[in-house]
Amino acid sequence: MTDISRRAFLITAAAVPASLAALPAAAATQDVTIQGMAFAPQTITIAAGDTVRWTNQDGAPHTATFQAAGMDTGRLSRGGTGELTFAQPGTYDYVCAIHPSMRGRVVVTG
Ligand SMILES: [Cu+2]
Repeated sequence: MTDISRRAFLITAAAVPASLAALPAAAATQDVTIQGMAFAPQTITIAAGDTVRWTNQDGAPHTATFQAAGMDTGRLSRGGTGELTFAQPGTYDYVCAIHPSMRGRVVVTG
């Protein structure tokens, strides 16, 4: 790249208004509480790149286990937390591996 073309490129890039720049949204962390042998909310909707944090309020241990996606918080004892980040849009169903009747869903929008 010659000096002249490099200068032209820099000027062009600088002329793009900041408001039009495609800045990625800041990733967020959203909470799911495990209480009374249930996930609350049972379905949580997040944006791609966001993190879900599960907190177990029960005396019994629980997990959030995504068998299809191969993701797992591991065993959470009372007061324990586990976080998983979802990069790809989709619908992700999960269970507690210890109590498989406990079911939840994470919906990841694009
Ligand atoms: Cu459980």
